[in-house]
Amino acid sequence: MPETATSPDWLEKEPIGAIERIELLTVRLPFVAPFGTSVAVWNCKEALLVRLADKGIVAWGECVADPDPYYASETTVSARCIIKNFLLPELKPDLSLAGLLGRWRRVRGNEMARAALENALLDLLAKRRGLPLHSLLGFPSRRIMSGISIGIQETVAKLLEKVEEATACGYHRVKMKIQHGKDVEWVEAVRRRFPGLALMADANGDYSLADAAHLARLDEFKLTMIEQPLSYHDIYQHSLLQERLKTPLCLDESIHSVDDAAAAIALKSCRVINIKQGRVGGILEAVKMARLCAASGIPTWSGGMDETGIGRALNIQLQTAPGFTLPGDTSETSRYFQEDIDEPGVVLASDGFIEIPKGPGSGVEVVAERLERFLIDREQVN
Ligand code: OSB
Ligand code: MG
Repeated sequence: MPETATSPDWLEKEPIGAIERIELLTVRLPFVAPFGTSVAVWNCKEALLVRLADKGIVAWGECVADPDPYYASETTVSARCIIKNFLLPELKPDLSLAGLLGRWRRVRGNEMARAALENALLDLLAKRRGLPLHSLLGFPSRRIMSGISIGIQETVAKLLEKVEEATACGYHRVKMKIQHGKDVEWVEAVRRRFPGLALMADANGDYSLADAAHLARLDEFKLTMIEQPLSYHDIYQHSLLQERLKTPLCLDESIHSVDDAAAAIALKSCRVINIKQGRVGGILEAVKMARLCAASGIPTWSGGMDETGIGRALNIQLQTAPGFTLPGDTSETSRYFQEDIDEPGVVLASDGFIEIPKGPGSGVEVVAERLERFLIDREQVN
């Protein structure tokens, strides 16, 4: 968000007010196909949701943590613990959202837990005004670009089939997951078959500096970027790798705050940053980060965490902010689920763009019957 002097009134001054009912829910939705990365294969999406109900308004946040600590150290269980014991107790009706975030400053890390609750509060504040979230944040509606993240496949042939499907749908760029043993030849095969495709690769930290010469072989395939080749919390070694590669590097896992982004930019560790609002502590921090990147000449895009429609809708609203100049990991609902918990689902227009939903808040509504079906746990926490 803008710095204090230019912060909008609702952020600094308006009391959040009482909230009748606060609940934590866990849902589990089967994926249409397993999603494989260098760190894990996920067969379903298990997500912790925050539900705020007040005077007929229902607002939602989604925590991007997985049940396991394979992508990030936070999990659905750790996030629940932090939300219940350290974040919610600070929520007092007379505090503004900025005031609450100030109190949360002493909670270290746990960005995914914070984001889940902060985003639910933003959804609530927007819905109370009858405004879409992007309008509350001060950004005009704009159609956003689409992108798809294709998981590790069994064979090169299967990968080519998936890329073919994605290009037929009209995605603006394709990201393919790579790992040791499924990298240079696999990228080469895709590039050969799709010479003009905007293509990138995501390694989820599978390599080390010792692989620099191997990774440099990717330079000839005109990748738009290589995402997180090195360790999930490294910034410095990426700067050494970037010096040795022509292909721009993009950081994902290593970036948890605006300060991390500033460090990565100063060290020239990457030329692109993947901003996942859920990984950086919420939409407000994500907006600040996009602003810093824009001011530093670093293009950014919105990553995804295979969220349900709630989280995806928040990512879509976020991409109206200045700085999101590249297509992100925002795909059609049908790429993830046979049936999602919300309406309307995400679909690509014939030119590959995605419309911002017109409704208040995140712009999507949870369908009660589907929620019931996918629900595995529900707890009132106020
Ligand atoms: O590294 O960007 C990643 C999904 C889960 C965990 C990590 C990542 C991803 C994706 C998929 O790449 C993004 C999406 O389609 O939501
Ligand atoms: Mg990634």
